[in-house]
Amino acid sequence: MSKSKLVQRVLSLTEDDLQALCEAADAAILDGGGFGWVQPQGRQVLERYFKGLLLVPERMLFVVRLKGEIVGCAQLVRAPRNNECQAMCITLMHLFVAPYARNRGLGSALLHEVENAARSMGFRVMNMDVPDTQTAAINLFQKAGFQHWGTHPHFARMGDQTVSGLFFTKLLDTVRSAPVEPSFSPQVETPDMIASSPASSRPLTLYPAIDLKDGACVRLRRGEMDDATVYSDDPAAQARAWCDAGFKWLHAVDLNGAFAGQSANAPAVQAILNAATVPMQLGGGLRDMKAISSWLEAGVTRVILGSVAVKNPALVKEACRAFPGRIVAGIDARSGHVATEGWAEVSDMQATELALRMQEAGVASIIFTEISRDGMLDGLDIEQTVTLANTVSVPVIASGGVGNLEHLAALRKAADDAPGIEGVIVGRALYDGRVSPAEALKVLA
Ligand code: AMZ
Repeated sequence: MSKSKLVQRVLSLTEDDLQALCEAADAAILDGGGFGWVQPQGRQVLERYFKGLLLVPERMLFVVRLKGEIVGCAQLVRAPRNNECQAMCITLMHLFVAPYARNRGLGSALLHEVENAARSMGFRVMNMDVPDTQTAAINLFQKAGFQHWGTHPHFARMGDQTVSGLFFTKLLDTVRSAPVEPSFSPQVETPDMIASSPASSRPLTLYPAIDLKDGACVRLRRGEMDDATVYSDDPAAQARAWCDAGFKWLHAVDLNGAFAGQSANAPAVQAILNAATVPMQLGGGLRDMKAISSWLEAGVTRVILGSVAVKNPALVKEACRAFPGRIVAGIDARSGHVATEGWAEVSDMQATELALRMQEAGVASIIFTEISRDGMLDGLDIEQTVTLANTVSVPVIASGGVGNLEHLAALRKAADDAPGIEGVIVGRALYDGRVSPAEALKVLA
């Protein structure tokens, strides 16, 4: 098994995997507690527990394997998005490696991958608490840059014992760290950095769009290929310009690819990857595991799946398992109905229904575009975006229609009631200079 498969997000468990997971969990409980239990609960209880948690979209189960067999796991838990602070924070729970598989760096690998998944989903803070008897775990979290906070432990009853726990937190930067290596260098954030991240106002991420047609950067109106404005024939220079302007992510779409059903601007995408100093998400023509994995392995941080979200949801599920936190669903709708194949086809599927299905498949985020507004500069469809963000618990990125700063301010305001809104894609308005990068970032901050 390759190193990249050492840690996986699981969406379902085979009988063998379930048995191995229960075995590992029992061993961890016997070794000093886990899941709030001090005594093994019996196999049935654990089986019910793991099967049940797979049914809850807010809980993501990650497993780590040794020679193919599950020997540990961790859960990422998204809080209900009732406020801005919750929308920014994710909780890590029940991370353990069975005693018989320790001292191989598997705990670090698990933590590292889970952290990258949280980062790719747009979360900025990861919280957890650890019983203070678990010195090895505390050591692991401190080495990974978690900070112990609060002056008092909290106490919990476990069986007939009282166990105290310590709170840990880590501020996640936006840059995905190096691919999974069981040992990695810790990155320690200072308390100042945490303090400078205001809990009451979560910045929305602005994703500058680089749409590629015949190797050049273009913008279309309502997705029509013959209504293209060419802005640059040097995608790498454009990527550098957006990075220099202070954007923290790039959003690239291979337009020819979306129509053709396979990547058609690979050299331009590669040039952007080489030039970019921030993470990038890429969509357009990614229709099988080979295309998805080769771009993710080439350095794309997240891939966007549009047509296959409608036509092959099993593939989305498989990709989410293999690349936790790195698969995004692109839901492009015309009057609520989802379009595919470069938006040339419109399906019967409603955007909200597809969003729920994609959440179940395990996507990290959803990008929602109202096609009739895309490239028209008349403002986002905020109503539909809010509805979608309040329907699912995964982050939602708004797209289509930004023409000025007021449009961004309106989204900022809407995000106060719909904290699931994580960011916005802007294209033409940036290229035309109607919106300046610095002002846009300020409005969204
Ligand atoms: O503008 C268009 N006609 C267009 C476009 N921007 N068609 C597809 N796309 C984008 C989607 C999504 O990011 O917004 O391509 C991606 C989906 O591609 P695919 O091949 O997965 O359907």
